[in-house]
Amino acid sequence: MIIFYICPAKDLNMQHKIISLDEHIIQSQRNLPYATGELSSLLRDIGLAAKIVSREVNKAGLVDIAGKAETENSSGDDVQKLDVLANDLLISCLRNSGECCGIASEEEDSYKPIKNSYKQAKYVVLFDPLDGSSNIDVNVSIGTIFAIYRRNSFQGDCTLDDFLQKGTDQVAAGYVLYGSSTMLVYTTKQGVNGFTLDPSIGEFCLSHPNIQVPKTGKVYSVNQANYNKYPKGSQAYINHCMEQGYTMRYIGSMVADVHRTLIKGGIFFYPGTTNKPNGKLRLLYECNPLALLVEEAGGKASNGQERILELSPTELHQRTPVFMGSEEMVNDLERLVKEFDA
Ligand code: P6P
Repeated sequence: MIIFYICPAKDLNMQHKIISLDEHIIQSQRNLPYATGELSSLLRDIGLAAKIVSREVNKAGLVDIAGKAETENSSGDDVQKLDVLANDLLISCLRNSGECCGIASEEEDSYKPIKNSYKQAKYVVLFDPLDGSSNIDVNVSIGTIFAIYRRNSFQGDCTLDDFLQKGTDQVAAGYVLYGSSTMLVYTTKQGVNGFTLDPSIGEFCLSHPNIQVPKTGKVYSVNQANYNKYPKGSQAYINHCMEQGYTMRYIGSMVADVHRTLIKGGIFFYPGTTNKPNGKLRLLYECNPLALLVEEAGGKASNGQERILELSPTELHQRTPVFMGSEEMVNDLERLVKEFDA
């Protein structure tokens, strides 16, 4: 859909075209001659789910959906009421889309096959429905992260192997950032584009075309409180950042920290620690989708030694150390990891 924004009378000659998310998805599909429209339909359904979650997140302070749900997820993390709501909304939208044959979520112990009575859907979707949700109660930005793969299995219900694919095999990935405004940023491996939700028309509108990560930056983003638990290489890199006079910015919501890194440059990292050698962040539905976006935008994403997207998953909820952002900064980090941690 192409929307013509009619300016106030004083700027009558200032009509300019707004490209909606749906229009952009359709235009991107036209660049793929073999495209059948199924992925486009799936992306539009995710965009719908994002609008609904955004509506619920933005009223969290007003109605009793903030706070803990008095349960724990598969990782033993406290589940927030909005986590459950966002998870259920995404599953419902994906179930109704008809283009998804299975989902895996941070909030679900195992994957869930989705049966379509009328067709053999070819995509599986992995997502973190509401990342950083512990920040909801203090009104700090939170996010939804999603990754889309083609199923490997040929017929019947999807299998675990459909989800345990390398990040390089993602066909699309993105996130929704519920911040001062709600943004959806996605890639189908044709670059990275950002859309801002205009609540007055209920549309995500192209606001950040062709996002490019600056090759270097002066912002590092890490939970420095864990410094003494980090490997020597990560400690050496933090010391390097301080010696260089870089700024430290850490929101504690991965989507918000990575979004800032995408736009302004810098490096976001969550290393392994003495008590959690694989770190805290999940490979399949946090690190892989965000790594694809960072690489598509010209940045770099690594576990300190290897490309995140090349890691071979063995478990649905497995964790990985992660360092992502400006290419030159990740290169500096990898040099110090090689020198101190090899
Ligand atoms: P820490 C939020 O809980 C999250 O999963 C990510 O969004 C964020 O980057 C990280 O954990 C923050 O973890 O240990 O620094 O509080």
